[in-house]
Amino acid sequence: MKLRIAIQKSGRLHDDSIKLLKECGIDINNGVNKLKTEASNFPLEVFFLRDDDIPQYVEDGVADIGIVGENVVLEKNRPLRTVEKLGFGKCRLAMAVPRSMTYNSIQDLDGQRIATSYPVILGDYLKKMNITAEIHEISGSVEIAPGIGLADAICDLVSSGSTLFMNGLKEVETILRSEAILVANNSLTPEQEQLLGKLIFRIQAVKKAKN
Ligand code: PRT
Ligand code: ZN
Repeated sequence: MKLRIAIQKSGRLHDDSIKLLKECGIDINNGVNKLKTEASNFPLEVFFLRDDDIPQYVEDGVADIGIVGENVVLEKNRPLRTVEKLGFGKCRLAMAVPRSMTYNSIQDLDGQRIATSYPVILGDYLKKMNITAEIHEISGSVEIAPGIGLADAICDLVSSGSTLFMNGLKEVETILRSEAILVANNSLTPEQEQLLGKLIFRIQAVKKAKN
């Protein structure tokens, strides 16, 4: 019996996910271009996937647990359990407009076009704020949309803010604060729950040691 964990294959969460497992005393040999690997000293199998696919794989039970940004989990809207916040991959999903635009409140975006890779979260937010806007879903380089006349505003992930700055944009609203989280399938076997409990115990010890 093994616990199967899905982590990002490459990208912003990959290194910190591997590091966390190592700090938990779990030895995995992380071969490049591998689809999966096994820990040598813990009953854990590691799958390397695109972050966008992780919620679905965990929901379907192809993996039992996964490490992914809260932003992705909320956008995919899957019935998963959040078992632990992991303290890395911190960012915010924010609304940004051209620096030259006079912005007073979210009302200023009523009837405007907003480009984003997060149409679900943005749609919910606009509904909550009673704003009708046209959502343009684009999968990458959202920050260039206003400059090329595709949108009046964007809703995108921000960490340092330098990408917005370089594209002549200013941040005007925070929609969501996010970090990497450990998610789990809702119907694990008792043995899997026990292994997950062990892993969570180690993660909490690692987090405590850092505080
Ligand atoms: O290939 P795969 O699909 O797995 O990866 P990806 O390209 O979709 O995701 P990746 O690796 O870019 O990000 C993975 C996760 O890291 C995200 O889902 C977030 O949870 C988290 N994260 C943390 C970030 C950022 N910070 C971040 N700054 N994800 C993206 N960005 C991008 C942002 O979209 C913008 O383009 O970085 C740019 C802004 O950065 P600053 O520092 O200039 O503000
Ligand atoms: Zn992705």
